[in-house]
Amino acid sequence: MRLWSLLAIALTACMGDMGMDMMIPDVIDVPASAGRFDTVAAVDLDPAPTVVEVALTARVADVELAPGHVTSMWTYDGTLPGPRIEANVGDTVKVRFTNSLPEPTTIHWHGVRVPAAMDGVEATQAPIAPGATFTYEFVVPDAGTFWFHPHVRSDVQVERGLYGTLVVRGPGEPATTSDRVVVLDDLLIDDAWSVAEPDAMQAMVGRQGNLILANGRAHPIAAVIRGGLHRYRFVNAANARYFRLALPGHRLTVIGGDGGLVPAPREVDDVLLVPGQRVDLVVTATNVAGETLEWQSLPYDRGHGTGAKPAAIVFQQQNDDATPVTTPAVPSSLATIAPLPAPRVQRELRLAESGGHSPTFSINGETFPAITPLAARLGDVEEWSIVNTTAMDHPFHLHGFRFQLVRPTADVAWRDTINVPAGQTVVFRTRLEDHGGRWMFHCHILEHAERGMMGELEVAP
Ligand SMILES: [Cu+2]
Repeated sequence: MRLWSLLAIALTACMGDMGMDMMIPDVIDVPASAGRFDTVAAVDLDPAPTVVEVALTARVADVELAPGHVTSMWTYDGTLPGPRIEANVGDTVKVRFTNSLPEPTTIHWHGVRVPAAMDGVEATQAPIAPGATFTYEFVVPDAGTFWFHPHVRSDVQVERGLYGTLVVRGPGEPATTSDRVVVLDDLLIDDAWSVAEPDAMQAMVGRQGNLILANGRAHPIAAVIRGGLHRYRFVNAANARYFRLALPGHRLTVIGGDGGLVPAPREVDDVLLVPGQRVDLVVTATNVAGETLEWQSLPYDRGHGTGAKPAAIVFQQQNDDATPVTTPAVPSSLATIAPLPAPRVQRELRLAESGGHSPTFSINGETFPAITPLAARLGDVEEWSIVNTTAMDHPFHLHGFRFQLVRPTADVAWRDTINVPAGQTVVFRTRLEDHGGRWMFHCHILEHAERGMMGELEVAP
């Protein structure tokens, strides 16, 4: 055990909740560096225009997180993030997956409305053993920015680097100067830049790291075209860190969320992105040649003293010095989404925690895997009230189905992950459409999910 952990345990033992604050380490300041910024595109092996076939291997690989700092990670195809799979709405996606890791794994397609057998959870799929293969195959019904990651020991496997993205394009995508994916993460590393071993004490607030990564690198530089309208599809792949994104001095325009484009663009100063969520933003680059700007994550209090940390740099945006381009306009209308009708079923799910040296978490008093699946019927509209009885926020994620917020604000934009603030209640509606079977829902702070804040929904056809 490292000195840092011993110190934290000692403090926690004698200071109670005050000690919890000590579990949030300071972020390491890394100088900006040039090099690859964008994620690596997956190669489509099938010439048919509506089939995207990808070979994917999970394996251990050395990754240069910053110049001169190489870390052994668990990766998809040796890159961090894993490959970016690109498809159009209605395409068939086939992923021939090989597990070359030292332990079993699966792939969960976060936000994609796949058949239950393709969802990569243990209720529907035995974990893929080391050396074994499995082909995931499904149609992608919705446009949006999705991501994939293991659903076995996810707190450990995702932390070590197993995540990649799936971008599905539909008709009516707005014209932009660039369109890129930015996967956000943080790692807890030691002095040698190795990923620190999991520590039970960190489970309570979720493992928050000391190294912030954008597309697998610490403080990289995103080159942008002067005057251009730049689209960023942000994904929060961190175990527990909430990113409150801002580009100081700039307004951000939100054009999409978890489930594709929102009805109309919305200007904000900053945007909160909780683990599992995605947000699509456009930003106009200024006219200043060579100008550099820092994307930051502003302080946010998700409970237990997490708000005390200063803003952290996420990546740098740098204008080129060529002649500025003409900035495309942002359309005033982006998507038409009908609100879901009144529900046939209403449910209440109460999130709870019990502290101590081995914290456990529950939903309606049950701690996964000792749970009773909720019984539901295919085609029904349901309204769920997620009641957070705890002193910290929890990002709630539903598999298989997308939902619309009812409270605290009514919003038709499709989501699959929503922050439920400490002591508050969030209400959403979902239609249990297309795919019967057994589906999971859970907190997306992965230490909480793996310690019981997880349940199942059995949707009968
Ligand atoms: Cu949680």
